[in-house]
Amino acid sequence: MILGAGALAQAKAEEAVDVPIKDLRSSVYDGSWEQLPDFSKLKPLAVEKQGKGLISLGQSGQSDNFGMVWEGTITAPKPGTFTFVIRSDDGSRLTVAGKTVVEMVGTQSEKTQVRNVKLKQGDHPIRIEYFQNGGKQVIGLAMRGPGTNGWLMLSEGSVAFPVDVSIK
Ligand SMILES: [Ca+2]
Repeated sequence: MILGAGALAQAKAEEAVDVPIKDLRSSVYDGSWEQLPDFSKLKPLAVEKQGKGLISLGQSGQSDNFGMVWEGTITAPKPGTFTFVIRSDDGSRLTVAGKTVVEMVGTQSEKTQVRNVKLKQGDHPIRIEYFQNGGKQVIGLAMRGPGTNGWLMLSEGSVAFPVDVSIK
């Protein structure tokens, strides 16, 4: 089939509408930890593609004593400094473009960290590690920077980011 110019433009436009985290894959781990485990030494219970490109604890199928790792690709629309905000209960580690951006290794109640990262324009790998011991379970992640048009949510659902992290 030969596409006309209009159809080609349409196909290109659809291609350009990316999900927040491309090629997102979630892995779920079973275990009771007081701090983030070395997930590379553990065997996941399940690995799934997450087509919506948003991380969510709903993808775990668990309530207590589990861990999750999400891996995918984010896009910096323009080069510059990007701000990442992560909120978790229990601990988490955020790695962007191969660098550890945030580490909250131990058990904790809901806590937020905000970090700036310089990124070149284009695609960068992102990895989020998380574990839940007991009690409440939360993961929230968002980014903003040149070309993101405000905060871009990378997690599903509403997260109670404190007002003071809404950096302008
Ligand atoms: Ca907890």
